[in-house]
Order: sequence, then structure tokens, then C-alpha cells
Amino acid sequence: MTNTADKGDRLASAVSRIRGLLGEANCLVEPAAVEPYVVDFRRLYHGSTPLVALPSTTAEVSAVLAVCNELGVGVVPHGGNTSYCGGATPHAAGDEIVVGLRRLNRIRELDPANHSLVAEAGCVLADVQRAAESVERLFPLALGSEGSCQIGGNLSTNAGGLAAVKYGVARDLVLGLEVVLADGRVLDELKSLRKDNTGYDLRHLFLGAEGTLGIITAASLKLLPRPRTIETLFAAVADPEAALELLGRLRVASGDDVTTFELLPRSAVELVCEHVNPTADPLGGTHAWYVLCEVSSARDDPSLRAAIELELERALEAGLVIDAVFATSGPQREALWRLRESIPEAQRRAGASLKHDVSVPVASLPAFVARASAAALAVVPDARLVTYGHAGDGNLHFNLSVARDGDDALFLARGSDVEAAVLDIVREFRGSISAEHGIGQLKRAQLKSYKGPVALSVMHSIKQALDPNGIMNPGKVLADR
Ligand code: 2HG
Ligand code: ZN
Repeated sequence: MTNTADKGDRLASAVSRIRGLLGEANCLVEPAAVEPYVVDFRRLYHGSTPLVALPSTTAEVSAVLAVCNELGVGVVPHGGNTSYCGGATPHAAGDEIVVGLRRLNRIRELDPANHSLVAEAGCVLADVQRAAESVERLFPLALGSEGSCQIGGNLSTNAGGLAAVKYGVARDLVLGLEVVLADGRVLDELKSLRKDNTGYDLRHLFLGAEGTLGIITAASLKLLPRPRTIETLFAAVADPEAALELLGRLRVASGDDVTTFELLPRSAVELVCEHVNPTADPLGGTHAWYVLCEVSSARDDPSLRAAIELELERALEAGLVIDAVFATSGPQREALWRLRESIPEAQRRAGASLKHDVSVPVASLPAFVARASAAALAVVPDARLVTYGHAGDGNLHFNLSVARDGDDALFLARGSDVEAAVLDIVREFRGSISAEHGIGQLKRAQLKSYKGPVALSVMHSIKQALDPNGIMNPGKVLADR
């Protein structure tokens, strides 16, 4: 028997054993049913799989992985399919089994006194937020995709999002984890403790590992008091430097309660107005840069608005802020958020785009934007720069859209040159080539040159220790298929 035939036999055997384990109803094999699981959100990859397994308990996940490990068959964990890097999409060879977590979607525990809840991996993020709200608590992870992404994916990719400036990234919001390891063993570290100083902190191995070390099946998540006062403002600012100066001032004026601080260029507002909503621009006039800022307090605090207004007046006098508007109602606040959250969709509708999810130390942002903009435009002079994002975290989506009447293919053909130029500058600033979207299959090559040899070697040792047969999300992050 040849190796290929042997591989085919092992795959067929895994498929049939898993169908027996989960039942036909929970195993998708028809091409039409499988299709949504093999195409990534950005449509960069089109993979193939003989089976999408849909377990609904940790024990079932464990049984599926045990079979795959025994037979040496690759497994691709799959949540809400919102990855930007193809992390949840199988390869085109069709030799991996997809494990969809959506049926593993219970809130196992809701404990307002402990400020925690336990959610299974397939819970949609918005449902986790709602569960917290139902007991006057906040689960602060906030993402544009929160209506469809799943908490298991958020944790596996260590998602960042729109409120990290105050609450941190996904990794910072986890008290404990339950993980099924490659060989099917269940690692039960599902504790809801604030203090547990007992050796290696294993949860952090799996947070951000993108399913390459095991499958997160449940997590104990940190909750906070639900905010009772929220002030949302949209301001035109002179430049990124002014935006950061404003951030510093608002942090102090609010008692360090800035929860969102997003930077938007004029081009992003114009793209949203042109492609999503013609009335999205909240300010008159044309300004180079804008800031969407939210300040929230757990207290009923009528003085917060006055404190922010006073600081804004000072910033206007100092020429940092050119114009500003506060949301005075729920719908107004939603409209401001919609403007920000519509940028990816507007960019999609505007034609081809090049995206770089990068971070630098917050104070270096203005210099980075100036340098990277010049470098990118030197390669694609007529492109539209759409540099926006989580300025409060030093994380920008350094994106470009094709010129209005430009040729998509010609523009995309320059993509690797633009990327090389931008990432060189990121390195100069000791920044990150992937601030919040992870590595997946998209950025494996960049990771190799970004991480030092010692870091890469430690990562390979961890992979080897936890997944010696290389079945967990093969070819993602660092494993070469
Ligand atoms: C956001 O911040 C997302 O809206 C998507 O991270 C970023 O489309 C992008 O580049
Ligand atoms: Zn983002």
C-alpha cells in the first residue's frame, strides 16, 4: 500500500468512525452543506473537507480528536468564520476534518457575585455579552463581528477589538479554560479564580494559538459592573499627533475611563458615505482625521459629560480639535458606531484592498503613519490610503483601497511590495506585523521572519510537546504542512 493510499484509508476510516460517534445529523458531508466551512470570510482561501463534524459536548470533541490523533488525520477547528487570516479554513487537498463548535453553545455558569461566567466555545460573542447584561454585568470584548463570531474563536485568536484600550484583549479577560488536547485528553483548568499561582499558566498557551495546540471548549470569563454612564463623541482632529494628545488629556479628565479611542481618516468617512450610508458623516466640513471616543463609568455620573466637555473646549482652544459632536441619544450613539464599524464593508465595496494589521508603541503612531504612508504611496501612487483603527492601543489597520477607476488586478499585483515596505517600517518601530488578527495561513511566512530564532524554536517545541502527530490545524501559525 502506498503512503497516499494509506493516508486516504486513514481519512476514510476517521470519517466513518466520527459519523458513528456523532450521528449522521451532526456530520456534514454534502458539498452544499460543507461549503460555508471551507471558504474564509475574506474569500482569500477555498479549501475542501470530506467532513464537518459538529460535536455538542466536550466529551464528543474529545472522542473526535482521539480518533483523528490515532489515525494521524488533521483537524481544523471552526467557529464563526470571521478570521481575517484563513485560520479556520482547511487546505484545498481535502485531507483534514473540520470541527465546527457551534453546537457547543451553552452558558454553563453565570455568577454576578464572582463577576464571572462560564461559556462554551460556540457561544456567539453577542450572546455572551447579553448573558452578562442580564445580571447587570459587562463582558467588555467588543468586535464589529460580535453578532456572528464565537467566543472560542475570539479566545483562540486572542481578539482585540474596540474596547481594548480600557479592558485589554481577549487574553486579559480569561480566568480559566477547558481545552481538549490533540490526543483527546481534557485539560480542565476551568477555574474562576483571580489568584492561582501554581506553576506554568497553561491557559495562555492556548489563547492566541489558533487551534494549533488543542481545541478550547469552554472558558471562564471576567465580568465587570455594567456601565451606567456612557459618553460617546466624534471629533475632527488636525492629525494623528493631535489625536494622541487628546487621548492623554481625556484619560486624565475622565479618571482613566476612556474605553474606546478609534482614529479614522477622511478617506474612511468618504468610503462609508459613498458605499454604505450617504448620511454617515456626523460633522460638516472636510477634515483630515477624526476620532471616535467613548468614555464609560460604572457609576451614574452626570459630571462626566461636563468634565469631557471642558477638556474638549481646551483642546479646541489649543487647536488639537477642530470640531466635535456628542451623541445625545441611543440612536445617535449607534450611528457613530455604525460609521466606524462600516469601514471594512465600505472598503470591500470600493474594490480591491491591501490590509496590514499592525501595531507600534502608541507614542510612535504619528511617525509611523507618516513614514508608512509615504512608503506605500511610493509603490502605488494612486491608491487611496485608509489607515484607521484602534489608535488607543497603537493598533492601526494600515489599509489601502484601489484608486476609484483603478484596475484591481494591477493594484493587487503590487501587494507584496507594499507589504514589504510597510512591514519594514513596522520592524524599525519594534512594532507587530499582526496586532489583532493573528497569523492563520495568511501570515505564516511573515511570522518566520518576524519572530527571532529563539522564539520560533520555543514555539516549535511547545507544538511538538502538545501535538506530536501534527494534527491540530496543520499549516496554520507555524507548522509547515
Ligand atoms: C476592524 O477593526 C477589524 O474593523 C477589521 O479589525 C479591520 O478590515 C480591517 O482591516
Ligand atoms: Zn480591528
